Amino acid sequence: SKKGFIFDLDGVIVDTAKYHFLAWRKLAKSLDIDFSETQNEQLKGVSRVKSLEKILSWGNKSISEDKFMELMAKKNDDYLSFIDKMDTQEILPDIPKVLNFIKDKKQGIALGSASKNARTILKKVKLKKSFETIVDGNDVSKAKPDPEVFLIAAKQLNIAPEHCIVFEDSVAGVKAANTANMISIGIGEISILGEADYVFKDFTQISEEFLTELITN
Ligand code: B16
Ligand code: MG
Repeated sequence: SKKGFIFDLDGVIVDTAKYHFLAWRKLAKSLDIDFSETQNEQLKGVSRVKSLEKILSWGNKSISEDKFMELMAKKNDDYLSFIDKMDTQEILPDIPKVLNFIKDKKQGIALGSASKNARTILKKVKLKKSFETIVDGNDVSKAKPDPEVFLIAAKQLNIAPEHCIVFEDSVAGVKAANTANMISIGIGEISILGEADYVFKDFTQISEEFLTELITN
């Protein structure tokens, strides 16, 4: 039967994690909070609200609701100034090849991202039309590791969750895919993404044979 391939955005299609890091670090600095790349790892796949909550707790800071909203807007403005400069060169290796392969095989293709900027980013790198459906941070009420984003994507593709395959670079996203009863494929380090059904360093390591197996099994 037809399979649904669901792609995370940040860290899978494009490396926007580096821009999130720069924007959060600037914000943390303005609050006198130290912020390391290791901590940034814990923000991957995590919503904007949850990310700021974590940073504040690492720095033992509490702020008013107004200030919280102001900081979120500030971070997003900084982040968007990086996004604005993006082009097709920022698409990660072999992504177009894999998308075309899956499309040729007449399988479902969806985006499942926590980001509220997903559509803007896809337009920037000219990949919006590659996805049958896009589910992002504007469409969900529960953030990853909750499976909501992937379950909505499966529903919109009209494919049962058991027949869906998720590509994810974050611990929270792999958890979400597993909870949704989908096949989880981690993109990154096995030491970080060990809970995934399969882990590959990047898409250059994913063969057409492997994709064909996912489609036929
Ligand atoms: P925004 P993904 C996630 O995207 C990022 O990994 C995470 O770092 C970010 O905080 C979150 O989107 C929200 O993004 O501030 O743009 O709404 O990996 O799920 O595609
Ligand atoms: Mg991601």
